[in-house]
Amino acid sequence: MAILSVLLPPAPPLKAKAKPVDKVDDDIRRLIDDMLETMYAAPGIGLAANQVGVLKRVIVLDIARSEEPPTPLALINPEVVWASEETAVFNEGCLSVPEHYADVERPAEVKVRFLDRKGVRQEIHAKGLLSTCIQHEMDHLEGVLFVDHLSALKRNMILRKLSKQRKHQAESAL
Ligand code: GNR
Ligand code: NI
Repeated sequence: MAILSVLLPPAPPLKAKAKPVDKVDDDIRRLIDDMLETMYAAPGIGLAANQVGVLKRVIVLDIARSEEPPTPLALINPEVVWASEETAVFNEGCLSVPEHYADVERPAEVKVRFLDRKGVRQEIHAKGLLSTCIQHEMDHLEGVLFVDHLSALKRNMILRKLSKQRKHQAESAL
């Protein structure tokens, strides 16, 4: 297992569309294990392959609270097969946009079809935080960040602050 580095804007994979996985093999399972380790280390509740520079349709998540037993999930080639009319607003964050949060409105519930780590087709009906997180991760596979759901004004404010923070960090590391 290995902890991978999480990309920040303007890294191109964050803007790219990931390609479907054609075979769920040991390489994919290793990627999943590394992504889970990276997510837990961050710590985060989800991670998409684009964020570690791999353009494959793989996401991992675990929304269990720290005091609860872990419930790692890996979704390969996820597809939304149904979304509720009802929407929900959630204050979202992202490991690729560290320390910035904003409200995003999305369908409240989704049914998602995917392949599990054994390559078996599965379906889940997600609500609440799980629904938000799955949709946030699936956006990453399309090259979309949560800030892309905000007004251009809010998005640019966050992205400018982020690049300033990074510049200061880079300077203080000298
Ligand atoms: O760790 C994360 N927390 C989070 C909080 C609210 C909505 C979405 C998320 S996902 C995020 C990890 C991440 O960046 N996944 O891509
Ligand atoms: Ni994210």
